[in-house]
Amino acid sequence: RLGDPWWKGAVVYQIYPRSFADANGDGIGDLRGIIEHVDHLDRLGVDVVWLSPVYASPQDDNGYDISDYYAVDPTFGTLDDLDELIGALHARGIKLVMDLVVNHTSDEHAWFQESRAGRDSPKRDWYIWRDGSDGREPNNWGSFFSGSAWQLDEATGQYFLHLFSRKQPDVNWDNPEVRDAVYRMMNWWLDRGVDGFRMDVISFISKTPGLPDGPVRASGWGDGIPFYGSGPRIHEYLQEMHREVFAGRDADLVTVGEMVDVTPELARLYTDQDRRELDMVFQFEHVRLDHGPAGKFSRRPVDLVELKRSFARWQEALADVGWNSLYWNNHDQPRVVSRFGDDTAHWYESATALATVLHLMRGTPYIYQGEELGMTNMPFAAIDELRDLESLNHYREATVASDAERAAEVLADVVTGGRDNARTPVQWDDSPGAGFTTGEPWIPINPNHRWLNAAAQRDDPHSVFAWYRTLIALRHENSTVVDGRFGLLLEDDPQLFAYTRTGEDATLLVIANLSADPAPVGLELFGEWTRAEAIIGNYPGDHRLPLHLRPWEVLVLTRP
Ligand code: ISL
Ligand code: CA
Repeated sequence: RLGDPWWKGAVVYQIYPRSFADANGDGIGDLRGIIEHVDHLDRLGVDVVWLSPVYASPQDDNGYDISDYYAVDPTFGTLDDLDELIGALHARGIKLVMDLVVNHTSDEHAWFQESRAGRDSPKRDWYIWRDGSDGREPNNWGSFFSGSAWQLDEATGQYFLHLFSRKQPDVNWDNPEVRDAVYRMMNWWLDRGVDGFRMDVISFISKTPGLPDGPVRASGWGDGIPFYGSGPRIHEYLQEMHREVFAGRDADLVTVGEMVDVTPELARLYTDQDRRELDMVFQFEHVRLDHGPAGKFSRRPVDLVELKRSFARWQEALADVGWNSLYWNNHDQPRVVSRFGDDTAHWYESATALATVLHLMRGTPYIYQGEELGMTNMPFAAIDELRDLESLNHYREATVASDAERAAEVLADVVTGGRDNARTPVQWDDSPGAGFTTGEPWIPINPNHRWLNAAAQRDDPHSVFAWYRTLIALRHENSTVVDGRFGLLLEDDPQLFAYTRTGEDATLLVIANLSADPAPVGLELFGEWTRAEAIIGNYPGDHRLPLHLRPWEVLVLTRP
């Protein structure tokens, strides 16, 4: 592998186990299902698998609510299955990164049960308990999943904080016993052979003392992010975690922090290797550019010029210090080809063009299951087809005491913006269960699995799958893709996304028409690039830079 450290030359594949493959026919994906499909990952060529949570959990938020960090949920299998999966991946040179969800636990975790038992419980201070203020919640913070971020516990008369669902109480990181327990658990997993962690909302773990009210948002609730996003002790905690968990063994590991609030300036601090915090972070700027004023459920079309500026800013901010992670999709985001591309007339071209502009930037690319097949959003037809508590809570709240017309609007919002778009089963073949299950799937399967599936693409050199293989191979073979300096071109062009990567012995030009109309290339590029060879292109034929790029055409050219 090129790249030093190794993860600069690596591509990561995310598995959301519930929706990946169901081996025992209960309609829910499981570890044995993953084991049966490791050859798919091997053939794709990825270096790392990030596995979304498989720990014991009541599954209120599909495993992001953990009741035992040391156990595998029976829904997914056993610890032995997990060991077997780690072995099967390692045998193919693929690493396994676990999800680390430690901003909160499940309310069914033994820690919380003990904490809630009484005001003088030895674990009372492991969570964030407060008295109400004037018969109301302790402050005005809203939860990410609708309503207040506080829940009154009748038995003790105090409220506990939950930034996410009521079944996901936030732990108190200011308590050293909590931090110790987390580090011990992390070491246990590393000793077992896992190769790192993707850290769920890790920038939320340090809350500003006093928990002040936040600015009131469209929802009517206060935004607490100014007081818990990258809070006062966050760097201290991450550095402590590095000392207690990663020091001495971090060369083979990788860490990535999910950070809803992160700015390029903060990302530099988090990922500066000399500071010993994290290897990279997930930022959210580019996946918010199509959000309307009321957030993810009120969308607007993305402005390509804004999107390019956003990427370029991150590329530049982390050019010398730190490192980017690159993603379009994960289990929380609608599918990229439906969102920023065209999932009908130009499905193949837009899926491959979007993949290319992302993968050839500087950073570590992440592929979310099904993205390598060009999977699309789901045409959910009714609210009872949705499963995600975020969408269901939003729907319930936004339709209270209102009319059918309003209900239809809100349904349309959650259908387009909701996380379930990412969570429909992976489409393995064209059979009724899509090769995902022989039973009744826990969430509907996209009807387009009849033509859009892995079996149809696996051996087709003109498939989205083949294109992803090519992009991954390029990162493995081409040091300019790994290390080259990024330079944005044609900044104000409303159709073309073009940039160079300049390495020691070659320069690459990535140029894509991210629109359905032909795009004139413009003369300023021609001088330098007319004679350059195209190394890849998603239309048959062209080996040189043309005068116009066709709808969603992408070309990658190289010159010395
Ligand atoms: O999709 C979102 C809600 O609007 C995001 O803000 C999301 O909640 C945020 O990215 C945090 O996500 C992570 O933590 C959540 C979990 O539900 C998500 O699946 C996870 O990725 C709570 O653990
Ligand atoms: Ca199953």
